[in-house]
Amino acid sequence: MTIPTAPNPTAAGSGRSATERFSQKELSAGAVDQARVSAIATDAIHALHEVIRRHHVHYAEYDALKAWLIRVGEDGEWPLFLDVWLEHVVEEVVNADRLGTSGTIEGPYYIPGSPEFRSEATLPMRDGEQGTPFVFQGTVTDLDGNPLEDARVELWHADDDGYYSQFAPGIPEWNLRGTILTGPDGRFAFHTIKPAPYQIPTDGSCGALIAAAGWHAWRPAHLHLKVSAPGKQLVTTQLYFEGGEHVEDDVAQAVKPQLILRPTPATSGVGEEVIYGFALDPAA
Ligand code: MBD
Ligand code: FE
Repeated sequence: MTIPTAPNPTAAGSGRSATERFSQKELSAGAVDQARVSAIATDAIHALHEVIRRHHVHYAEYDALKAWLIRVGEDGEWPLFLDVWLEHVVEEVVNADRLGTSGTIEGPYYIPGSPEFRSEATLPMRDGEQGTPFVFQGTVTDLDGNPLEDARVELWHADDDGYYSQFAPGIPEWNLRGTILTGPDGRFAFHTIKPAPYQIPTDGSCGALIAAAGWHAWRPAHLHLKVSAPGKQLVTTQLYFEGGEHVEDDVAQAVKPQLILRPTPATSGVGEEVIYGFALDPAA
């Protein structure tokens, strides 16, 4: 068997980088309770038994599964696989009672500690960064609409080719990543470019699954955000663009109607702009 050459080595590298990143991440605190491990693992295994019976899975398929699972580990795409196909349900469960701005999945490409600015900033970007110039501005308030000072708005997004800095090679470290601290009026304004839709790398194990099943590999163009303020609950979310490709059929099922932006031509005459309000729930 010949191993196909990667049509896009940049893409495959991103999955692997996400695994390296994740192994350095400080994991969410909290003891893992033995009774819950037993209950959850038992139910997960039983759910798979049920699938095997329902579909009369035979040995060729069982071996294909084993080979594929081994490959996901080898090519470092577990973070990608989990965040694309499972994370949205974890988010749904965890954020069920939130009253303010809705959350959605974090995905594999967040990096803490991006450059900090106050009130208004241009995201770090290359000379001649490709893409439609875009002003993303708004306010951070509490649930009653009172502006929050010193709220942190962390923004990260893909470039016009769909690549993230620190995951795809050849992009400056903090490209299209930044944090704004709001002033007393709770306002922030980011000057950036509109990101492109994101395609799951076609040359890794997740791409192989998508191709074997005849699915599509696309997420709609999106902005990633973490918004927080003293005494408030942090929200991890994403914003999408009305009418954009795959807003209706995100492979990661992470779009919610209240997270869709409707940008208008910018008053400056160049590019587009939009205003969005974040409302934060009180800390638990
Ligand atoms: C992404 O950019 C992303 O946001 C998710 C959730 C999965 C893969 C790539
Ligand atoms: Fe993303």
